[in-house]
Amino acid sequence: VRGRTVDPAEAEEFLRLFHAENPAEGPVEPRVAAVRDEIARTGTYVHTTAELEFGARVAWRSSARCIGRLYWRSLHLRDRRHVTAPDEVAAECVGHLHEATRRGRIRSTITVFAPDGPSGPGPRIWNEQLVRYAGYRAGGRVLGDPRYVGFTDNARALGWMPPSPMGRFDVLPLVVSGGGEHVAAGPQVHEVPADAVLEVPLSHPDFGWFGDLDLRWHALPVISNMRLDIGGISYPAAPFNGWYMATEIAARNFADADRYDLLPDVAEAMGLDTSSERTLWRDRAAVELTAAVQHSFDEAGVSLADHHGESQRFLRFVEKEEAAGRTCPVDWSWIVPPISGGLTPVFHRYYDEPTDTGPMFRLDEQAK
Ligand code: HEM
Ligand code: NRG
Repeated sequence: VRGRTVDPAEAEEFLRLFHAENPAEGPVEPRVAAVRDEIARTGTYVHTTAELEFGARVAWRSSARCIGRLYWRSLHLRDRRHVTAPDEVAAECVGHLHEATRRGRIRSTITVFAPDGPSGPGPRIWNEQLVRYAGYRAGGRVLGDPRYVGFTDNARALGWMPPSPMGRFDVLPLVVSGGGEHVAAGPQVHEVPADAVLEVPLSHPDFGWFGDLDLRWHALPVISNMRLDIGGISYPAAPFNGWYMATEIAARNFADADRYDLLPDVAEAMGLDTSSERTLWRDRAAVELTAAVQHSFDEAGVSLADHHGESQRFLRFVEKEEAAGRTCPVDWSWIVPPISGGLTPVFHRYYDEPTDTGPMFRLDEQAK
């Protein structure tokens, strides 16, 4: 457990970055002295709201695997550092869903809960994202999302009751451990109310039969299992969202053989020859699935990126970072989209290696 004290050098490095990039905040020296004193007295220090907002934005700016970073300055902060009780964490997560979704006009948002401190850990959210679909083992097959079979079992062991009948798109409950005085109580399960989860039913612009596949996906991707580290302070619960890129849903969640594995169904409905990989039936089905996701989100008025537009914006981001004199860490294998990689400009170049310093989102070992 991180019942540790803050390293003053890490705090100082962050404060110097904050003041260098935000001259209107005044000279850094008085703040450095005050924070050194606070750490010496208490083992930790408290970020100002402006420091926390900047730290979260820089953590996004530094996320080597994220193609959506051009608008990193627009991240909206919900400062909930006073919240440690599991039922309040769950309620604030539901509040995050409402505030960020805005009926489809999605706003990039982060909710920051209490940090780890010398007196104990902050709260934790065990879900990988706030909205995920259950997976149920049924005979040799899985109903729903196979990736969440284990999480679904754990939630049931903690008392969660799946809907009856069980379906392919049942929203999982939140599983939350409290922080501070609530640590000992263990994880709690909280249902996510249906009105907090905007979903898009899928149809295809040309294939009338597509709607009969009865597919849907949730509008908001809210990663909730990455800790936010800023200037020596570690926030274990800091769920954040932007919006989806269509390929994440169509070419991975629906296409991967260990996820919904829908390419054979789509290809068959398209009347493609699936007798050999060489007919490229998989490729053609993946493109049409992506077209369906884009069409459906557009019809529903829900924010969604496409891999061509987002790739262009990403290269603008890389150029701006270089112009600002900063290195721009990029993980090529995550940035290149899962279909048509070479048709996007992000494919055709080299980038700076990912680094391990500065404000950052990171996965805990046990959460991987
Ligand atoms: C990863 C797009 C906003 C932080 C990704 C990925 C995509 C993406 C396509 C790769 C995901 C995968 O392959 O599974 C976008 C778009 C956004 C956006 C279109 C629209 C605004 C944000 C925001 C944050 C963020 C607001 C944080 C404040 C990250 C991080 C990862 C990531 C940390 C890596 C996740 C991991 O390691 O599993 N993003 N993103 N993104 N994004 Fe973004
Ligand atoms: N591929 C995952 C989501 C990962 C993050 N993607 C974003 N993040 N767009 C999936 O659920 O398919 N974001 O913060 O917008």
